[in-house]
Amino acid sequence: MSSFSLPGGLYPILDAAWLEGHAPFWLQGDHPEQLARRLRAVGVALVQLRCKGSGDAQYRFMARWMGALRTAAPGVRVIVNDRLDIALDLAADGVHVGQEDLPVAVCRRLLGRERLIGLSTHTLDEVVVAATSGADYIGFGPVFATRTKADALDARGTETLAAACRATPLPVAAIGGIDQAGIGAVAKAGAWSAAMISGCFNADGGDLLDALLAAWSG
Ligand code: 3NM
Repeated sequence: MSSFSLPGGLYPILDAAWLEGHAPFWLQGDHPEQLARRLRAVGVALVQLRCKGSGDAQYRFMARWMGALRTAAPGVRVIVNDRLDIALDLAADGVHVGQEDLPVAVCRRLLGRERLIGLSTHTLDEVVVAATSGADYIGFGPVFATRTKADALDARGTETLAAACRATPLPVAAIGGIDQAGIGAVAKAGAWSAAMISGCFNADGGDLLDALLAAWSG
């Protein structure tokens, strides 16, 4: 396990399909660099890149955003969803895997001690097992109903989130349907961070980072 000491708070997930469908301008021209600068300016410590397309599309999306973040947001750590091979090739700061992806131990062997590994969990049993997996943090969700992930499970609610936080020594990134209205309850439940795809942006694709931060710190 790496010596994990990242500030919590907002954990934006830049998801290719969501951006394409709701805010395609963020994918064009210099916009990735602009968003990267914004993320850094508001103090975001960790960003995840997520793309469920073909390997080629995944690589292009992640390489573009990695470049933008490294250039315009130095110091912000970049985590790659699922694809350990792409994480290694792009020298990402870590990888986030699900219960059905590569085992954390294999990711650790290939990534080394210093890079971060996140593991998704959905039940309290998975939360307990994850504590000895070697992961640096866990995701727990969906906390609220989400339309972003096609195969998302039923909402767990903030009480179960609080139980998950009590059940593990690991930092918990809450995920699923978190927005301005729900993020304060997520913080109160003891989550280390709020991982969000759609909640980071308004209907026009503009960012809601200031409002989210204010609601997170209550
Ligand atoms: N994982 P939004 S829920 C990627 O429960 C993902 O593990 C989930 O998108 C889980 O913030 C989810 O738009 C979707 O709800 C998060």
